[in-house]
Formats: sequence, C-alpha cells, structure tokens
Amino acid sequence: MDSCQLLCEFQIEPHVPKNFIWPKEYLEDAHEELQAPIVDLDGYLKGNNEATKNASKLINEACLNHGFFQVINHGIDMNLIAKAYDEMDTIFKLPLDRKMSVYKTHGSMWGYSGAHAHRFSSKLPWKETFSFPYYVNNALKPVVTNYFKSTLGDDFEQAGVTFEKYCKAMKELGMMLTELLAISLGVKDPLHFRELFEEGCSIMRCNNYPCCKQPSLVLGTGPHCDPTSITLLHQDQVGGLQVFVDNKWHTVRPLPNALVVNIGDTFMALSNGRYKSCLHRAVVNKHKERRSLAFFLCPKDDKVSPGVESMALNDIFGVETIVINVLNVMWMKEMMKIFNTVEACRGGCVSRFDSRSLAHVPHAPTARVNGRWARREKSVLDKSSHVAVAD
Ligand SMILES: O=C(O)CCC(=O)C(=O)O
Repeated sequence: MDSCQLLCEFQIEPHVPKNFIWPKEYLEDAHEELQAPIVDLDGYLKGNNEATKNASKLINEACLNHGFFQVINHGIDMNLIAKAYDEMDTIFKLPLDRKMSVYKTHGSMWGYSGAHAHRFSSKLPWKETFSFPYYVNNALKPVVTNYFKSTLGDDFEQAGVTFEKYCKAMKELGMMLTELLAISLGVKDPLHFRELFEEGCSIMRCNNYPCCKQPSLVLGTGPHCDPTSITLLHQDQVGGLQVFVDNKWHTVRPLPNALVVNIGDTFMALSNGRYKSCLHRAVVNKHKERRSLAFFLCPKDDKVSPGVESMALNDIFGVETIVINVLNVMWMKEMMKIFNTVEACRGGCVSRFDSRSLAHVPHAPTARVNGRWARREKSVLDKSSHVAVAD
C-alpha cells in the first residue's frame, strides 16, 4: 500500500502512519494572528488615484515586513470561486485508481499527487494536490480545458472550462497587482513588471487537506517559500495557513471574500530584495477537511534567463546597477545540480525547486543590492534549513 492510499485510508484510523509524522521542531503552534493588511482594491481597479495611493502604501508596508496581504473587492466573481471548489471536490472524490491515472510523473509539475509519496518517504504532507498550467497563447487555445480533457477525460471538460475562467481571472488580477506592486515600490513605469509576466506560464494548484485524527503531529503543507513571483490564494473558512514572522508562526485569518496574496522568491529578486518572500505552511484539522486554491504567477521563461539586460533595475530605482536574476537563476541551477532535487525547471524559468535544496545552503543569495548580496532574513533561513517536503 503506498502513502497515497494511506492518506485516503488512514484518515479514519486513530494513529497517523510514521512517514507523515513531522519532528517536534516543525510543529510549534501559532498563537498570534499575522498583521496582514486587508487591501480594498475597488478604488484602484476603478482608477481612483487616492485609493491607489492608499492601497500601495498598505502593500508596501506588508511586503517590506513579510510579503503577505489580503485583497477584497478584487473583481473575481465569488460564484466562480465556489464553482472551482465544486469541480475540485469532484476530482478529489474520484476513486484512487482514477486519480492515480493522472499521477504527477517524475520531473513533471502537472497532475495529481497524494502526499508527494512519489518523491519522498518521510515528513509527508497531509494533503493531495492537483496541479496544471495556465498560459495565454497566440492561438487562443483553451489550455486548461484541453489539459482536463486529455488527462481526466471528456467528462471533465466542464471542470476544465471553469478552471480556465478561474485562471484567466487570476492572471488578470495578478497583472493588475504587478502594477500596484510597481507603484508601491516607487517604480517610475507602473507597467514595468507587466511585460515580464504577460506571456508567462502560471501554475494552478488545488490543495485538499483531509481531516486528521492527530493533527498536531502532521503538516498539510510543510514550511516553504514560494519560488514563483506572486501567489494568489483562496482558502476556505476552515483556516490553516500560517506564516513565519519574527521567529514565530502566525495564523492568517480566512476571510470568505478575500484572496491572500504573497510575494515569491522571484519577485523578491525583482524588487531587489526589498519585498520579502516569507516562509509559510498549512496545518490540518481534526474535524474539518480544508481546501485551498493557489495560483502562482510566473514570469516568462526567457525573461529570467541569463543575459537579459532589461532585468537591470538601475533605471527604475535610480541606484547602482543591481540585479539579480541572472545570478539568481545561475545559483538556483547550481543548487539543483548539486542536490539533484529539482521537480522541474522549465527552460530558463525556475518554476519549482525543492526547498530541501536550501537546507544545505546557509545563506541563499536572492539579489545583489548595490554590489552586495541581499540575503534572506536569518530567522527565515534557520527555519527553512529544516525544510523537507514543502508543498
Ligand atoms: O493551503 C494553503 O493555505 C497554502 C498552500 C501553499 O502554500 C502552496 O500550495 O504552496
């Protein structure tokens, strides 16, 4: 019996199997709520200058501190979000053999995964995921719908259509957020980041965290930073997302109409290390299943490949030539080579690398600022140095 089966079957058993149990040091409770602003996007999306200024100020403070904020009045239809959850439930309720038929193959980022049991044998996350790509293509092909049909079959065409709409809406919102982030950073041209992301291939991941009889022994998602640029997450009302700030875990309050936005490593690099990509995790619940929908906005592959001069930020911030991504990507690739734990590296885009590789790197350079390396906060590194199965 593999761990995927175990996850399905051991939900009802009184004891969690050993390979799902995390060492004590990972399991410290969160006692405080994260001070993350709730940013009302209504005025910004309508072009109101004062509202834009206020929103960008809140975002700037949050991103300098920990990189997490919530957005409301974001323009995403709540019915669409509800529909996406319904479709996701249908997928996770499929019989195991059906889910196994779309199992993530080695080196692929796409498909079903039960507890990442195909990659690891200990500290397994108490969750199952279904991941797929989203990008805008010239032929206007419905990539998500086609992915669903080709993997799950024609019965799932409608689910694909729903997630196509969901991803399109998230991408559009993500693009608007890149502008607001640019404004908040004081970048002269608010459209500056847009170009990097417009043609990028984003990652959509549905997370399902089953109930667990011994929730204090496991983690739904292990501690990790997102290697991508901007994450837009909808969590249901159960709660479980936690962020590591000031050496402590903090809860992130679920708000039904809000999306949680956080900065990933690539945007941290793009902001020249100013905005934080912060360690986070998800805990599970004894009585309630928890679900979340994560959309990871990624830059276009060749925009982060070595030699792209336009990545220099000196024009933007008016400081000495900085940057970053060339070195960043080279560094990440070195780590990948050394530790050989890459889940996937699409062309030049470091879309996903195992945070476990960070375990052996005491000071992972993220960006060069005025000729010096900007490093992750030490406290963050200390924790991430124990990271095992992150996502
Ligand atoms: O489910 C959550 O709240 C967090 C999920 C997450 O961090 C991820 O999927 O990378």
